[in-house]
Amino acid sequence: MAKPFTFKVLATDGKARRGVIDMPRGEIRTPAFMPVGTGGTVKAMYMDQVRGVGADIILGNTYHLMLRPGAERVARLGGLHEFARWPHPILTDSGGFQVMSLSKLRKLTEKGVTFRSHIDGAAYEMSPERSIEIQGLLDSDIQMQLDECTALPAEMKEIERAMELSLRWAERCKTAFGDQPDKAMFGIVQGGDNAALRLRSAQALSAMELKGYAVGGLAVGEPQAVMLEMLDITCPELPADKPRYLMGVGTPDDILKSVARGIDMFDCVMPTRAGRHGLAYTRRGKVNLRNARHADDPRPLDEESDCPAARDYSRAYLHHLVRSQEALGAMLLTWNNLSYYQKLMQDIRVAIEAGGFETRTAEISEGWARGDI
Ligand code: PRF
Repeated sequence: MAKPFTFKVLATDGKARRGVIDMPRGEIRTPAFMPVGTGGTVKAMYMDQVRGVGADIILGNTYHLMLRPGAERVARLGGLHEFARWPHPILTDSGGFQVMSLSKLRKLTEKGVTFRSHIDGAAYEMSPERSIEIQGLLDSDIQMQLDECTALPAEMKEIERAMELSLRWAERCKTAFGDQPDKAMFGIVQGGDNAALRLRSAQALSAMELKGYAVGGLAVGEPQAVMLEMLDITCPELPADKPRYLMGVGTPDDILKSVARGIDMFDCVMPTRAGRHGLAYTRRGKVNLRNARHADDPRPLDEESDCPAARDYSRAYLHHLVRSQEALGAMLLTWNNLSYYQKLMQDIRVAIEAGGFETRTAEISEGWARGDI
């Protein structure tokens, strides 16, 4: 029998946790950052590079893959791992969030969502059961429940309706997922910026005894302080022996502050998208390579990095690539950014193990504040 999905907390430092998820396709060291591989590719990266910077798991999207190339086709071709040549764990988002942000003419009912593809306008239906079926066809290792994420600001009644619907959909997804010891289906806490609704959502999901819990509906337009306050309320309500995933977050600063509140997993398009727009994340904060001040600068982004993109290319060359819209510019900056994010996660894991997470957080933040020199 395949080895079951397990999660172990190896060390804690305050509310911060250092742990490991173990599954047949590999181990995920937590706190973990999952590079976003929406359509079966982490944009501008070879999978070998994604692995090389230290990623244990990547994220895929039900919504994109069901539209193109189609979930049944991916299944016929051996599943997403084989198709994309990534043999390690994959987490897939359920599609609801992407339907609401990308598709046209969407309609949401108790049954599920109907929408038109942003690619060719074709009509689709997705129920909680179909979302889990698609994630199964993709052979996703960690599947997410279908949920409704409310953009903020919003009326409390509206946040409550979406949160309660998401709870009912969590039950249906749990049933549809059934008993698959080697995989996991995570529930998603909703409730917007309302403390009572967050509490209700976290407690109801905890009672369902799922294998992991995501916090959704944050980083959707609210100030960082509100997001952190919601984490302060939500995390203590979730079972301590299950992984906690903050969806779609965030900046390096968001990550440090969320780990301090008990979050174990993150995903965000920021490092990859920023890389395609000429922005580099470094120990000294963000560097905009489009800026003319880099045109004659022979220095690399970070001579101490072990990532070739950061260490071996001059800022002048990177500036030239970005200004000329060369594909290599996006490739090198994405590589640099994912390398930076993964090193940040490793730094966090080591600091928690050593009991020095707060001190290390202060040092890292001070590096950003000192600025690029
Ligand atoms: N739900 C789902 N995916 C998401 C979110 C959510 O609330 C967010 C919110 N930051 C990002 N991705 N299913």
